[in-house]
Amino acid sequence: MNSHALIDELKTLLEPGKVLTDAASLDTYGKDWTKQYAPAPSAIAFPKTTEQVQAIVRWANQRQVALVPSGGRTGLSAAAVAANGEVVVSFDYMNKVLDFNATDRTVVCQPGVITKQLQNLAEENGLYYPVDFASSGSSQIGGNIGTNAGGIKVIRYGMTRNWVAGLKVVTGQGDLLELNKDLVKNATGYDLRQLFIGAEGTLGFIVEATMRLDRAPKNLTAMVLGTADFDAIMPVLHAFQGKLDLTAFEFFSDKALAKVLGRGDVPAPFETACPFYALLEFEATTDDIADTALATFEHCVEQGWVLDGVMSQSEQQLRNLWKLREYISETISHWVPYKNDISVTISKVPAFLREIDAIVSERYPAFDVLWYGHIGDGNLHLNILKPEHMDKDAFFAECALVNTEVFETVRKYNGSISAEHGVGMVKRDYLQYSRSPVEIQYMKAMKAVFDPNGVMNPGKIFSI
Ligand code: 2HG
Ligand code: ZN
Repeated sequence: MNSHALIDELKTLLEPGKVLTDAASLDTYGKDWTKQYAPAPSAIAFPKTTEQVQAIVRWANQRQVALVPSGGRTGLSAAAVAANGEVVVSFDYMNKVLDFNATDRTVVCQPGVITKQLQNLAEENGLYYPVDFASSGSSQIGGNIGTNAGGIKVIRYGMTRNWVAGLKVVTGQGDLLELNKDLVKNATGYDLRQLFIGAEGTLGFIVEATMRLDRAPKNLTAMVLGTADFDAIMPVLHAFQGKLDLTAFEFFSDKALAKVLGRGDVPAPFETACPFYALLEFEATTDDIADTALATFEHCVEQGWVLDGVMSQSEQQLRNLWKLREYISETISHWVPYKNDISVTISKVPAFLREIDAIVSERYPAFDVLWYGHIGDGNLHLNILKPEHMDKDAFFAECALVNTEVFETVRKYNGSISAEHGVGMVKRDYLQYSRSPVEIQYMKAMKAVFDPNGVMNPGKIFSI
């Protein structure tokens, strides 16, 4: 069957107008926020129901057509990139909130619900959806679950996995599975729900998710502290963790801060220039808590760890301090950064970061190297910026050479080559630095069970 006939057949499975093949749609829906791969899908399908998703998957099996799931396309690992003539399955029209249960504190979402929509719904009901990141205004719940998204509140609330009460998925065989039925307690054997979280659509597609909500935090207050050097950041974390329940502990380097301040729309936190900054957040529910935070700050100054600091006094100041951290990724995207999203256990962070920093400063003396990330949970974002006049391919090729050394160090520290962005295509060829050969064999065997014909997002996580 030729490709035109295949697309005509696909059109019969969906409502009229819900398969697009025009150049602009192929370009838009064929890519995510990564810039390494040219989008080249053959069509974009927009199912509106679970039955239509099942029909697409069964047709793909019958016709040996590769499918790529597509949410808000904000991913950073090319897990939702269609670069090889695949059919993209977009969940843009499966974007309804189906139910809210105040007693269970759960929301039933279709996969195309935007993260911010869920956060707003929670807030309107006096509750809180705590998984948060800069792309929450466009990322979709299905994509968050597919990559087990993390973000800025993991230190307190954990990753997306912690908030998934139940899932409905269409497997690679076209079967509909209802997983965990939103139960809090369920000891009936394998929890297949967990397998689909972080599977990047390689086992099946999520068609419904029940998300848990938490109580709303009270009087969130942020501090930005300038530290004397990198080594001071972890003692500062320990000092504050010993005294307060932190909802966030982030860090960024002076170079990362300079890029954000260069935009001209975010005020500097204070005048003292420092090599590194920590941003921490807590619920200042009583004056005592605010006093404890200030006393801990003074202790850190006395120890010589902290050079200057500021504490938010209003919602507006809280938002402005967060912008210093949250705007980094978007701001530096103009420099075509080479990204790393690595993690180790918290106790290993200082030694690990020193070792990685030594590698990159020796190997990239001419490049701008930016550090930032969720250091309170051991997740570091290492971004290397492309010099303005350097060719993009040459730049990425040079960065790839050093990757092996960086990932060897990740392996040495028992860390992860992807803390929260996923493997996708970007890190596919490095999976063995985080997972043993035997483990990868088991993972592939599971893929074969759920997706025997290899039609579900092939080439992501591993090259099958
Ligand atoms: C963040 O923490 C995001 O800002 C993006 O995970 C990280 O730009 C990056 O590398
Ligand atoms: Zn991050």
